[in-house]
Amino acid sequence: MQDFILTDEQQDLVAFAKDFAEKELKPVVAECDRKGEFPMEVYKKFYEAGFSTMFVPEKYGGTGASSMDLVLINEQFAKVDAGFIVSATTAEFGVTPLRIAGTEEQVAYYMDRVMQGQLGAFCLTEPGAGSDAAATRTTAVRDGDDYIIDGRKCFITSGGIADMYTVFATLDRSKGAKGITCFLVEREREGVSVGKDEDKMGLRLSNTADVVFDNVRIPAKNRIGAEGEGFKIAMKSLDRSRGVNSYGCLGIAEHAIEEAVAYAKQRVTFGHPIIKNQGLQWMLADMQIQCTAARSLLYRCAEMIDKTGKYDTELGSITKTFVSDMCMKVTTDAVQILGGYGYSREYPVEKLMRDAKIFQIFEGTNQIQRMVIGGQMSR
Ligand code: COS
Repeated sequence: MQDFILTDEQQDLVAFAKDFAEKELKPVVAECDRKGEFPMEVYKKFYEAGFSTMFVPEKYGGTGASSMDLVLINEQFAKVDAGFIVSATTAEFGVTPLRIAGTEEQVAYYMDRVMQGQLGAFCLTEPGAGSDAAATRTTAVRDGDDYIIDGRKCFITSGGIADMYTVFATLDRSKGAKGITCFLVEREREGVSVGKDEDKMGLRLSNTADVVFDNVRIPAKNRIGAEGEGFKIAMKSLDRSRGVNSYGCLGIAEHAIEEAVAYAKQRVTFGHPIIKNQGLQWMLADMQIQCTAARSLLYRCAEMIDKTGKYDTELGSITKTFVSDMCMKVTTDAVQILGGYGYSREYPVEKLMRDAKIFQIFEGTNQIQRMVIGGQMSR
């Protein structure tokens, strides 16, 4: 089904990404899923092929790809493995605070490091500050021309493999959200270390780790935006990422539908392929309806960012919630269609169901998204 008009250039990008993902990523997926490992060798080729620097504007040496182009490319990778692409693109997520509040010099510095193949990571979550992001305990203390950062971040995507962290820390806990400030902290700074790697249920190719800041001294020029502005920078960053980062769910769901259709065509019961059963066709039709609607919402989010340069709070949360709920439902139904084989690790759909779950949790749980949407509606 062709349901979106892509330019010739976009069709070429999709074909390029699909071909690369099939050739380079697919062969390592099963083993890395078993081990819970980010395939660094594939990432190196991904960088050499120019994928990791596509988001970098041309003036810094990148391709300057649009949000729409990036969604199309990432969707193709997510069809092969969502965990890999979620981790491989965290430099783009990590730069969002800089895009919102960084100086030209800070952005150029970050982009230069990305052009050398380095990864970034967005460090907001802490053991006691997940949904309640304003409860941040990581501290920042001003000391002359420096700040000293102290604390522990957890569940950080690419935390163990990133070279630069955008870190949210509080200058004054009594001020709540208004005490939080954003900083750029390089991995090589003394006192930065990586804590435990999460052994996750799904998205196992993505690296997820604790990042520890033990009295890390950074120059004041690494502060992103003004003191106390950090919480709003974090929320605005999430407004953007919640929408466009849903490409992971789209790729997973498309893969699950393909597997379910292929299986239903060849599995014979009571003398005919099970796809001939109306009950099963209706399940497949519902999966396709939901996935197609989700795709339209996600592409709309990306187009809106490209056309206006703005990130919409409500649209971001609506997209994140709808696309991830769709993905969970579609992958669960795919397991159902494959029956016992769906539950077996010999077939790919159980992995897709495991991979889907986290999208209802990270970047703000879907319960938090409903709070955000309701909050916007009641303003
Ligand atoms: N854009 C700009 N400003 C925003 C904003 C947004 N999207 N959302 C909130 N703010 C502002 C508010 O306007 C308020 O500013 P003022 O005090 O000047 O009026 C300030 O930020 C505090 O907002 P609020 O009182 O709504 O904050 P809460 O502590 O109640 O938290 C939620 C709001 C729950 C929405 C927030 O904590 C959240 O998103 N939590 C989930 C975190 C998350 O997604 N974590 C995943 C990490 S990345 S994998």
